Amino acid sequence: MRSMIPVFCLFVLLVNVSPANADNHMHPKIGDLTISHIWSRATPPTAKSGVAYLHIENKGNTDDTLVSVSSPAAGSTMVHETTVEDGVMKMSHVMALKIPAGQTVELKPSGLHVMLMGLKSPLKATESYKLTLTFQKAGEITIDVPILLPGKTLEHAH
Ligand SMILES: [Cu+2]
Repeated sequence: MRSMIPVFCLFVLLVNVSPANADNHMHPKIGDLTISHIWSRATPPTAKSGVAYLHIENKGNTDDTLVSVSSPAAGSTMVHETTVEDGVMKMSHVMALKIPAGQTVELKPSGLHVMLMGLKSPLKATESYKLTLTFQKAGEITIDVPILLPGKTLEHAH
């Protein structure tokens, strides 16, 4: 048995460094837009709201606009922006989020985010839920949002 151990360890090491494993999240596309860095934070059992983050890259020559977001996981869903005014953190509703041609708009902690209000059930780590994004030009796309443990952020390995 003793001689088996090093072989097993080497196998685990190879699995951990495989490129497929380092970049196993999805990059859904619609029209000129590519969605990436999709994740959500797990919530405590009593939480009534949650957040989702993602990047939207516009590879086209014309601007697009994210006009609405919705999810069966929540009563209402909208894009928010966190700003700090006079040392006070505020969240404001972004009615229409411009996705300029040739640029990437990042929804990430401490900035733009998708706010899920009236959660139907807590967001549990390792599970996922559906989120539908509607763009003025590109149309509608439904993506899977994976839920990460509280305190974890998405590690990206590109
Ligand atoms: Cu918010």
